[in-house]
Amino acid sequence: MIEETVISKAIVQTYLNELLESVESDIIIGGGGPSGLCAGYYLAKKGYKVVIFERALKLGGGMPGGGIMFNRIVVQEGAREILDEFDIRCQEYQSGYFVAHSLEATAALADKALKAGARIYNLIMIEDVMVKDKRVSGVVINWSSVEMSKLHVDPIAFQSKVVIDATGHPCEIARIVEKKSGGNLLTPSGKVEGEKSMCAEVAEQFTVRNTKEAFPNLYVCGMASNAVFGGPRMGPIFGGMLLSGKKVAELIMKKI
Ligand code: 48H
Repeated sequence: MIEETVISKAIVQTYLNELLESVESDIIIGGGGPSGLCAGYYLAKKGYKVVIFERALKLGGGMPGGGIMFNRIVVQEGAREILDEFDIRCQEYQSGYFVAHSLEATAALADKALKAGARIYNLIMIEDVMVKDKRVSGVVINWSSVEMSKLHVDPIAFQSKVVIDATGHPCEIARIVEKKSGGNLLTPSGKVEGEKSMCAEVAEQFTVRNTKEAFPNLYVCGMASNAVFGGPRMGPIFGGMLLSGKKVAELIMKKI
């Protein structure tokens, strides 16, 4: 016999138990796209308590869509070993250019991050940060459906030692901090410099170079790095996103 109420209790209790344990963590990552999932995997694998909030129903951000909805992604030579780490199969299209199925890549990143121990909450968005002693000390979250319905429902706060902005092109967390800190980001202008037009070669290097702290205890990775520090976009090549996720994890491991 299958009891509906047991199913309800199983879902509510296990979800809430995990959510309660996530109120305080080492690292909160905003965004479950390729850079956020990659960072979450490397950090969780080393035993850090990682919490990822993803606004959308599904993980992967811009990755599953590949290039113009052709579900393939390209990764360059320097990031090939990260594909191997995630057991993502690829074929060499031309010397130094590897092609992978975007759905396999997305599924592998999500699977490995979860199995490494990252706690991932979809359908929850970060709408603000907590700042104490001029340092980011956590995030303020709400249901994505509350944002979509424009209901006035107060959010709740989750604390962490560091926060990673992996929200992609809109670099939402950095923008919130910029606005509320009066333009005190660790960028040349103190503000979000803004993403520039496409130049894949420059962009891919820029992403990795600018994967760093953008405000005390707030790191940026992936496309958010380009937007915050003023770099170009690169189109559907994802090596920089993966290398950036790995780099931000390594930087944070040195710090905490
Ligand atoms: C919770 C949020 C919030 C929020 C957004 O866009 P993404 O895939 O980001 P990256 O940096 O990992 O990868 C970028 C890549 O997909 C891409 O767009 C490329 C390579 N573009 C090149 C080009 O030229 O266009 O993922 C970000 C995720 C998404 O899933 C959002 O839903 C989520 O973050 N998100 N989650 N709270 N406030 N804002």
